[in-house]
Amino acid sequence: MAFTLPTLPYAQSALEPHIDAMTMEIHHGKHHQAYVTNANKALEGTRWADADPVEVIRQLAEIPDDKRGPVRNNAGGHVNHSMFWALMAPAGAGGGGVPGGGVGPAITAAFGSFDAFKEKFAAAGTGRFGSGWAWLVFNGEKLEICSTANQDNPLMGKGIAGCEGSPILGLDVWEHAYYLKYQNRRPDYIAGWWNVVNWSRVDELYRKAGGK
Ligand code: MN3
Repeated sequence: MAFTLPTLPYAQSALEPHIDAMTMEIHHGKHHQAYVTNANKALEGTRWADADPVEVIRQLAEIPDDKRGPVRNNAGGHVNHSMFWALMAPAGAGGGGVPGGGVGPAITAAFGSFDAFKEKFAAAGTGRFGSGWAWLVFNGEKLEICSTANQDNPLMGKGIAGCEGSPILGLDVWEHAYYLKYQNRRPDYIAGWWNVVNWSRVDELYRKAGGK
């Protein structure tokens, strides 16, 4: 089956005031939908047409040359956004607070403290010139922070994305993610976003990636 747009796990207005309903409506319904549509178009007639999108971006090097660019951008966009929606929850109702489970202590061990982690992660997001993502990845041994351009994902590998590992937290820093509410103030968007991070989901991804 071709890729489809996942339903948001909450109402479009559920992340307000940190992320406004209009941004969610356009970001999910228009931008993410366009990645889905264009990924399907690029993969039509190939052996990846019915594949798991995560497997598609892991195998990007095997995609024919004439399709690799559109697949990188659009299957990448589909995977990144599908992950992103589930990594958020309404503030105070699953979103925000401090990480617990296994990932909380792992963050403290890797970065010194939760605040030090947040500072370093925010710097990765604000420091990404143009469009891209900030990531927290588990490399099998420890947690690392990195950022990628455009719709690249660490699962594409270091040679393509510039960083690697299993992403367990990702932040969209494209202007389309924040411009309506925050205009050019990306640091304010990131500061607000911490209030809606779904740490249970981060912990779930950490454990799936082999973290303890
Ligand atoms: Mn986006």
